Amino acid sequence: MILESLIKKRGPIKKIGVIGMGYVGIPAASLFADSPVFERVYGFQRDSPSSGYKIAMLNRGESPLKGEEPGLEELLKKVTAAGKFQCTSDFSKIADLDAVTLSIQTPFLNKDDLRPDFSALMEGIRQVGRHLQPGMLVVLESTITPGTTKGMALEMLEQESGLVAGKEFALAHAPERVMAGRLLKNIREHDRCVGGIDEVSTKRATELYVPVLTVGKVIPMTATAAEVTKTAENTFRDLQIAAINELALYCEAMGINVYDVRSGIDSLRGEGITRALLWPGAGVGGHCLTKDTYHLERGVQVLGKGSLDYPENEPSLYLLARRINDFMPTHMFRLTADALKRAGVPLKGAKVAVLGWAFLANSDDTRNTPSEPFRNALIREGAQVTVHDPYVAEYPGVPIVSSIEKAVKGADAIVIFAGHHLYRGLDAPYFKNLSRKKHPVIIDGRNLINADTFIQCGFIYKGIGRGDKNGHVIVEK
Ligand code: SAJ
Repeated sequence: MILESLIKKRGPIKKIGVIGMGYVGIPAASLFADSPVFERVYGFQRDSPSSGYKIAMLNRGESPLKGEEPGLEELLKKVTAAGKFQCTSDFSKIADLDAVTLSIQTPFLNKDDLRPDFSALMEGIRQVGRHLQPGMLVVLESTITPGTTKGMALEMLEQESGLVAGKEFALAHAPERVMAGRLLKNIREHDRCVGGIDEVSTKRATELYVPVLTVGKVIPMTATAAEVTKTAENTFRDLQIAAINELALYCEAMGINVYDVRSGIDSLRGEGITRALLWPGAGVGGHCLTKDTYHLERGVQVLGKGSLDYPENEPSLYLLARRINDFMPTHMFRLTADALKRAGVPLKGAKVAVLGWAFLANSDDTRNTPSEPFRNALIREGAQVTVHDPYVAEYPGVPIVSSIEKAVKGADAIVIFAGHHLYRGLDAPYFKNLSRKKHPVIIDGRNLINADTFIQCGFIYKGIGRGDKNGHVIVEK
């Protein structure tokens, strides 16, 4: 009863804080601020050397996210001009708020022993705990190991604040479901799983999200169910990608085109038949699919300790899927090495142009990009690698050229790694001229080019899943 009356006394949520000004926090804070239901939103950002610059940018109504984010810049300008949104590093302002959300990265320290790196999240939780007031709501939006909300987070908040969760403050998990390139759309239109540590917390957290949902609706559940829902939905996506990647490898080995097979399978419809076929490719990157499987695995290890019934000595299907998707950059390396061998070009000293450094098509997001292990493998063999990406200006330790001509000029091999629009339908004769090679190599990791036009131009072509072309006769020009 205590929490309910504290919340009643506090009244409707009016002032909100969002901790973590990144791909999740910035659009979330802008949408909260744009809602007439809420009066004021603070975006909290540590004034650190690496990311302190965001504070001034955001307060000028500018987005620090470089990729294409439809509507975000305009919305930021609107809510800062209206004085409804302010970014600050003064965490003491949390004490004046009704609700605080945390959108902080939760990478893994070590995948083998499934140890997550919660250091940044814990720092954020500590900041909230220090300024937490009775009747406030705390929501974790980051993807977390099942059991974290009712475990580590609850304990730390109680320790720092001296308040009791579920009695003196509300606590919930409402996992983000955003994708670079459509951040605002995803928050407005995807259903939102909202899992409180108790019903009062779920109800209070629902009050926070309903005003920003235009198409989506709130799906209430427990905190642990929300944690499993989020980690499992990414694990399943990773599994679906691994399934089609494995099929692509099989098709290469059998000399057939995986895309013919894919559209064949996809043609089976009706009677409730769904074929959630995704796309094979050069690898799986990003901050989500590359780690959420490990969060789920750790969750069942901790929460399911001693009660999981599973086939003896059989590996987790999900962890196997991770290994298959992590293998794809190695496969791209082997395709490149084989093709260069066909061209009579040794790997040592070979000039290789990598097209695409971002992990996702048409975005600047380079987190866990699959292009990196590929480039490292080539450099280990003594190849000279040039990287091009229209969206990524810089990356620590990797020079990125902005002109595709500069990257491809004199190249022995051109390797397409990201599905950027710019790389769709590359002009074969033009790139042949740029390479100035008799038989330049082209490796298509995202099925973006027409294999025949390149082969007819004298290229040595290889593509993921293209067993029908990978052994083609070399056309003498
Ligand atoms: N990929 C493929 N084949 C596909 C789809 C993707 O190889 O058919 C690759 C992409 O190239 C990329 C990686 O997988 O390297 C991840 O791509 P993604 O489209 O899954 O992008 P994410 O990781 O930003 O988004 C996922 C989404 N999760 C689900 O759809 C279940 C998104 O909804 C989540 O919000 C996001 O993770 C997250 O933040 O968790």
